[in-house]
Amino acid sequence: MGRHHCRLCTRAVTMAQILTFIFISLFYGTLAMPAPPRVDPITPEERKTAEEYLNKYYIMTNKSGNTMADKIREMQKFFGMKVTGTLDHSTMDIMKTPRCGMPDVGAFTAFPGRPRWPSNSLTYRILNFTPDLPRNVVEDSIQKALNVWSAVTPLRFSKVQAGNADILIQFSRQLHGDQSAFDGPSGVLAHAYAPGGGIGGDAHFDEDERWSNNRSGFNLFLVAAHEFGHSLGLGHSTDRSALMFPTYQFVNTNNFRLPQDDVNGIQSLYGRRQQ
Ligand code: TQI
Ligand code: ZN
Repeated sequence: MGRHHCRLCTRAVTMAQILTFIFISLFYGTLAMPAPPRVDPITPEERKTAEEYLNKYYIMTNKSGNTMADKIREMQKFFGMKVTGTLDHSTMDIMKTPRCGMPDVGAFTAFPGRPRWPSNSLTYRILNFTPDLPRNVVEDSIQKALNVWSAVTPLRFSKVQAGNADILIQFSRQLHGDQSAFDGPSGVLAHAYAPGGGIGGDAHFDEDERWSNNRSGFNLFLVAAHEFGHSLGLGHSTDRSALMFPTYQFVNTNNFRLPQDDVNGIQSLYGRRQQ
């Protein structure tokens, strides 16, 4: 009796194990098998749906960016898909997913891993000066450019005259001791490194540009404010009104106001200024 019960018991467990095994195999088998890519063409109805979707959520005001392919690219970028510019089923699937009615406007980015300074007190040092501007104008432009960011965060910048600093600032041309040589007039104007030790945070300005404190040449304050965005951890924004948008545009620099997208970006890394 005891033996029989025991045998039944063993048998029942074995059955359960077999069923579980089959079930798991089926489940993972389905997952492991890649879904075959759909090759059937996008129907005219789907195309119409896509056009309506793109016109509604991808309102683009930029010069190059009003064709359907541009909008598809913009959308694929926004959703982190492979950017092809062609309407395929995976793009269509996202368009059919329920969503918020607000347009997908661009926004700030950080660097991969979101590097940021661990302290709110940072030092900077101007290693050399451009002959394009009086020394005090360079100092002023740099200080104002840093103030743009400290005005909306708990960050504080103090200037040092010697030794090391978190943010080293220099004017150089062509090869200047890092991996990225400058390229003569125009092209690259400056570059800056994401937060970190060593070269991290440093900002280099191409001496082959004509630096100004007005609308001629390149306005040092505006370019420096953009570079310091990088020094503090911001990447480029897709919002064309942002300071971190990747094209230079002169704007009035008296009572300059940091665009909202940049405020959101820097505050996402450092928080707000306590008043
Ligand atoms: N220099 C580029 C820039 O700062 C270098 C760069 C490209 C870069 N991608 C980066 C630096 C990512 C850090 C992180 O954007 S640039 C502008 C702007 C440049 C461009 O010379 O092209 C400004 C420098 F926005 F106007 F196009 C400053 Cl303000
Ligand atoms: Zn930039």
